[in-house]
Amino acid sequence: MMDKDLEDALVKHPCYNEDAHKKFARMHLPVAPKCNIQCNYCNRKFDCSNESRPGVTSELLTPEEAVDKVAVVKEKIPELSVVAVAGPGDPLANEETFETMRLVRERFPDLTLCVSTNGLALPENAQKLYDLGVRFLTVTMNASDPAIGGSVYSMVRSDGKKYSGREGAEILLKNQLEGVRKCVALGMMVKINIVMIPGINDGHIPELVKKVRSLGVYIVNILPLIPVEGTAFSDRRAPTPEERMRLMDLCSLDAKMMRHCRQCRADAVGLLDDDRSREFVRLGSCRTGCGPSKENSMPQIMKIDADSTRVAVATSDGKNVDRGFGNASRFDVYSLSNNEPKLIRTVDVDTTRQVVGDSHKEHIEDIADLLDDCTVIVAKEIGEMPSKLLKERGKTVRIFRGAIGKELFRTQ
Ligand code: CLF
Ligand code: SF4
Repeated sequence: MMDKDLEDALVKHPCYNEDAHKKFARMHLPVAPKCNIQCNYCNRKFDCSNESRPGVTSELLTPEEAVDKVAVVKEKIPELSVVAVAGPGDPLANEETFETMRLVRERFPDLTLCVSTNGLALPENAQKLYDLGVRFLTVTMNASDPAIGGSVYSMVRSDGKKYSGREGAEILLKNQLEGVRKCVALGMMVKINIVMIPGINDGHIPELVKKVRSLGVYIVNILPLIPVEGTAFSDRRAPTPEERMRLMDLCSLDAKMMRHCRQCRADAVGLLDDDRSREFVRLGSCRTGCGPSKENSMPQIMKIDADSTRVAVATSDGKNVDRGFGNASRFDVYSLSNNEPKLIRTVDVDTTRQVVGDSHKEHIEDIADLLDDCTVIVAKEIGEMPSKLLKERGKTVRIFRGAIGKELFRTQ
């Protein structure tokens, strides 16, 4: 039996309840840049406020900035009922997700918390999410058969190692199923998102739906593949609306289907049919330079973060830039607003594995992924390959030795 609070929250959740989607708004807080897997349809590097799809955001926020943004949005959109973390990476691969949920819960206990994840880190985080007050959880699962999953995911990172193909999919699918079971047992409302990829998993989806339904999930959402440039699936076709409709009709015999999904951005704000994210994006935060106009930007947040740049420094002690990029075990990330540096997080790098040949390149890519939200990287030294890779990702690379202080930040 569902408790009264959960029942009330369900009435006002625009995704779980079709009747609510024209009356109640949701808001995504883009606080989670890192991801622990690579789906063959995902490219988070194309970031444009004119593009609307999961994984896309025009800004990244710290938990404190995110909760301030909730305050502004709540005042302007009184229909706001749900606050979620849905990327741009995987929420559970980012500590910031938990801190954000905690802060939102503390300041706005009337808002419903929602999280959308790939499920890899769900088994160890299910209880933590529940304790933070998260009752609505989406897991994107594209297969229950590892042979099919192996064609959807090119990389799964587990215990500091990367796995590919069937091996990676086996780890991911096992954790997804175990995580879903745990969340259902805790009394959470679980939704499964499935990306329909013609020729890869479309024939398998009815079996997958039966499987997740048997675990007690509340609702299933079948989304069409969006072929995105720069991904392994860029040349694949999206399913036609008729194909997707037929599949949903077939699966509706086994599970409740969501039919009003809008494939939201990671910084979506508003009613599902009226995305207002551009009104609330900080001025100048769009990395592609086509961001919101001055008139449309959110004044409060803009004031705090005008010209905000994120700078990652390779350091051993938090006081000096004293490590090379490739062998640093720690990077401190500063947000720089009007030349005022603020330490926002420390990134630990696993330096225990072999760093020769291909694994060296992988190691460098891993560090670059961890620093994906930073625009400037500072290290004592850097090799040719890492320097080229960072520049290709649009980063400014700077060699600097000495104290992390005025001199370093003045020249950013
Ligand atoms: Fe966001 Fe997802 Fe929560 Fe909704 S979206 S985390 S459950 S509050 Fe909704 Fe957007 Fe579809 Fe997601 S329409 S993409 S299903
Ligand atoms: Fe992209 Fe999400 Fe897949 Fe990570 S889990 S690769 S963010 S779609």
